[in-house]
Amino acid sequence: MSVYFPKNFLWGGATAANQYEGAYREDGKGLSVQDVMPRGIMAPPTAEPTEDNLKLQGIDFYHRYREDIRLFAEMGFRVYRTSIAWSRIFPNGDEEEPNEKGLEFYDRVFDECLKYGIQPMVTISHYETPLHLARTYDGWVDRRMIGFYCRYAETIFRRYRGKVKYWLTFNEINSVLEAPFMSGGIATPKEELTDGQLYQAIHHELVASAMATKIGHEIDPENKIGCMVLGMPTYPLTPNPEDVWYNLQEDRKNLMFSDVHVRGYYPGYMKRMLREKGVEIAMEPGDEEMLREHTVDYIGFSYYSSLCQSADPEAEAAGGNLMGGCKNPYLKKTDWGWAIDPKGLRILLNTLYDRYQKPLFIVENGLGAADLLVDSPDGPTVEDDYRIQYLKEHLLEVSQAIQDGVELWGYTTWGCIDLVSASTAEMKKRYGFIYVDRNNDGTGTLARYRKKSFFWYKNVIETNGQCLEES
Ligand code: BGP
Repeated sequence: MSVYFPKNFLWGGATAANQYEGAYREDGKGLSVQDVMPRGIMAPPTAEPTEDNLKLQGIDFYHRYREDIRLFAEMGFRVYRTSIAWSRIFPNGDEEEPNEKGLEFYDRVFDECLKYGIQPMVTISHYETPLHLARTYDGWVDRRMIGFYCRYAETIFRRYRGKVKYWLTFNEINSVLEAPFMSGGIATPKEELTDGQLYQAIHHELVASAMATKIGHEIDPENKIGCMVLGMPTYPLTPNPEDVWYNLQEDRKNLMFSDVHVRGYYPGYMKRMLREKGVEIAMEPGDEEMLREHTVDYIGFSYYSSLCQSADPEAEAAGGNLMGGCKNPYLKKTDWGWAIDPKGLRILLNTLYDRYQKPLFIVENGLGAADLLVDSPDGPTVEDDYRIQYLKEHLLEVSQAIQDGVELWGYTTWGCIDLVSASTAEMKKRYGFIYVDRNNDGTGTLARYRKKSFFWYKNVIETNGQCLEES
């Protein structure tokens, strides 16, 4: 397969504050929804933070960021995606004034990246809504969230002007459909949440995203502000037109988020769906103009897996973290049950580019696996050939998509350093090029070790992907 990546392609890695910073109460940080989710998305939140919650300490990036960023630089990262923990900046979320100590921390992190020529990319809200906003306002169900979020966004746009150019407004904004508490800070249990509340919350997020885009562009016209969606191409299980139509409808449940962000209005199919659900969105004057006039500069998305859809309710379920769907008989699965589909990434890239003709950015992709630390003459390491294989197969498809004409700005692998998983809240599911000595029971020294994939990715970046052709 011929390999091509543009000269300025942004190679890097991605993380999120709540999954690796730790220091959950340090320097004035407030609690976030993650601090009461010790079991991930499957279990209800606890009343208070509990000791078994691995995220409270994470991998202690808060104190080890220098060492970690040095390792990213050693791999040659050109971009580094992380998120700002909203509750470090506004501990409760509804204060008037930000917490200076929290702001200083990210100054240090971004300065450290820039020292090595690494561009920071920031997710403004990555599954870490301040807990107070969830418990007092029911998160995004309440329109006042728009004001709280925009105050926070404006604060960080101003503070990091000139340091951060790439921004994402909400991580996997479509995941609120499946995980309202983690994604939307919505405290009402999912089973009790009405469609009216859910779609009203989505409307608030969409308006807030457009408003943040406006604010970010006003503060610095150089800012590149994108949406971020959970990318999950769906295939009809059979050529039965019933399945094909069903598949289109299911796909649209996700596509509507990027449609609004890119095109600036609710598509007709979305209005019909809302009508049929009996939902009338409460819009305020100016909402539609805001959506229309402040569309995104690029589309960021995560990609792990694809799904099949069938109109037959008996079809075998797919597994995976958030989305439903049914099993694809042609694909193998990871140890955590996620179907592995490199071609799906090429399909998704082409589909999104055909639909929008907007630049794309793959901001998450990777293999979660249980790694085994072994001794080597150079010290402890992991022989993670399976991860190299996974990433290589995906990158080859990415390169094909670029040659298909897709405008792609960059690629950041998920969890470039091992961190706590979002769906299952465990350490054992590792994605990193860097192994972190921490276990599911909380034991471990937190020491960092380079895996075999560390050297492989370094070579990929150094050769701008050309080594993929030879290997
Ligand atoms: C995405 C999230 C990330 C990340 C990733 C891997 O949905 O944006 O936060 O964790 O999935 O999922 P997991 O950690 O559950 O393996």
